[in-house]
Amino acid sequence: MTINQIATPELEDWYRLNIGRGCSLDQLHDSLLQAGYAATFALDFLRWRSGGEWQPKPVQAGAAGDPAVTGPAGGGATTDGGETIVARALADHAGKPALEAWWARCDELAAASHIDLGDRAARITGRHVRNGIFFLRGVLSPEECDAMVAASVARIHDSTVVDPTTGQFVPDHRRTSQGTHFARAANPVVAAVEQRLARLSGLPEPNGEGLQILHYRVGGEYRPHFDYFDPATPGCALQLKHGGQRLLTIILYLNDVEAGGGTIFPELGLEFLPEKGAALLFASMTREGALQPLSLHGGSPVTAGVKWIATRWIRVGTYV
Ligand code: PD2
Ligand code: ZN
Repeated sequence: MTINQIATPELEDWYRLNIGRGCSLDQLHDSLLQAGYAATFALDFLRWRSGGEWQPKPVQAGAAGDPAVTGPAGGGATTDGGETIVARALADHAGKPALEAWWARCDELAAASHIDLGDRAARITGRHVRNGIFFLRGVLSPEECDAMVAASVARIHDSTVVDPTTGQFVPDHRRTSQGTHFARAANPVVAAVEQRLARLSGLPEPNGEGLQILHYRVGGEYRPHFDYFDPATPGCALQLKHGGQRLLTIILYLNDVEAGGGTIFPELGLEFLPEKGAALLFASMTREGALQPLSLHGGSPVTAGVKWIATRWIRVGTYV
């Protein structure tokens, strides 16, 4: 069993849900540890999320009457306490303007070879217009890429595996990735990049989730998945409360990968190779506002060197 120790949006949802239900930080801390998160990660995450200098109590005991933490926290699973999950028609969400804005932008990108991003110009070098997929060079400067990597190095959390002998969670070089995230406008480079991505996508900056940073070593991969929230899963209704469905993904490549590490779309037979400063945009929703099954995508294994990316997921509404 492995746990990817990244403060994912799903983990944030789990935090919000349980704090909203009256659980204490100590309870959440216990729950994270029980789910297998490293103590340092659990502490950092809860301090960051609660915005304070919180310290866990030395002895944890659920007081009578304390609400039980929903879980498990591991893997980002959430429950909504039995609330009925309704997969709403997406186009009737308040996000219809965003849907229209993105697909209008898509038509502009389809007809252009360069795009003015205000402080930079990027070159479109690949596209699959029907599915709203674009690859652009020069979205970030090399200096911006380096600054984002440098600001992440000290903060990435090692993924862990269970040591079959001791049962302890230990770092393992075979684990696929490590990661961290930036709060929105966390520093001047992040703020400038967020503004540029809003201009690139035609979508409001507040619709974007904080940038997620992933680092892969040789063998690291991200198996094919959807970035949209699957209405069939229990956590979906909760996730949709924070700005609705994910409409667009922007992957920023922060380094040149020696070999491997392409982003693949298995249903479309497409692969985009990492290139420092380049961006890959793809839509998780169709023009009509339905979920796009052809957006299935993954990160193929790095075969030499390392790979750094930043991912921006953009919702149909304001991300809260
Ligand atoms: O690293 C990638 O290429 C990759 C692949 C699939 C990243 C993501 N998904 C993601 O961040 O959602
Ligand atoms: Zn993805």
